[in-house]
Amino acid sequence: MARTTQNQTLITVAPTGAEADKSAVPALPVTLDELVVTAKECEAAGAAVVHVHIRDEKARPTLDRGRLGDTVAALREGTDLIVQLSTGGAVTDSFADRLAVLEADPDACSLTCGTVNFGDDVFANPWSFIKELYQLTQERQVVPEFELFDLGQVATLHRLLAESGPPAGGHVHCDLVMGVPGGMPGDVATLAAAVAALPAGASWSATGIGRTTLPVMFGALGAGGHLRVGMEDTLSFARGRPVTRNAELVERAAELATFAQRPPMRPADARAFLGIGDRRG
Ligand code: KMH
Ligand code: ZN
Repeated sequence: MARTTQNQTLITVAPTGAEADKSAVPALPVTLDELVVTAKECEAAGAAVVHVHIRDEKARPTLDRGRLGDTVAALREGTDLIVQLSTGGAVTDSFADRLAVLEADPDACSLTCGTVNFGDDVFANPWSFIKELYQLTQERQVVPEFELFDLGQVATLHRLLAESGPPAGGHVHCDLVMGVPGGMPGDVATLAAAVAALPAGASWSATGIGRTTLPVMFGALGAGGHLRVGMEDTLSFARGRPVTRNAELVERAAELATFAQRPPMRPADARAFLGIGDRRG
């Protein structure tokens, strides 16, 4: 790990996701303007990475290639954040559309290492798709973040690295997504088990869905990990108190990280930490 970043916390914001409904959650950023405003606020609050899902004109999740390209361009223009596009999309998205996300030329992308029950749905990531997506990230030099929803997916990550070699940028960074109904629970014992199983030298962040947000955040900070927060993962700031802005989740994460003597990492340092070049011309 670079000396300058070893006592810092990488904060990723996941502001939108594919699941929440704008009509039920008016604060959710769904238009390009709303997303850029949110991204700027979150950068000012301490985020270094934005994990992006986009919506169509009716606020439904989409992987429309033109919209994805416009989104990457607008976020690059308006912020210094690392732009990480979701290749997970919504549970209804095809594998072909999920692979085509990389055509938008993001800095980074998510790459989930296995199929997982996802509430009443199934988030499908068969081995053949994982491998094809990973090889595409290597060809296009898009830095993957390995999304791990359970411990079996950690084993798949080891297999992927053994068979296909290191990722673009050379550094393995993982995100433990905890507390999804169907995935690993969002508690400290599970967090410790998952971290112990990661490949040597990998860095990691963690996010806890819903009410597991705070236990996972405190556990991750205590274990030397990084943080992901945002309305993709939680819509409640506290019991009975909805999130009003993504930035308040980033502010809380940044305060806790600072309190833990590991203040937020700035985007330029995060690029060096994650091995991500600057694609702005
Ligand atoms: N929306 C979930 C089905 C990712 O972004 O890569 C998948 C997801 C993971 O959110
Ligand atoms: Zn996502």
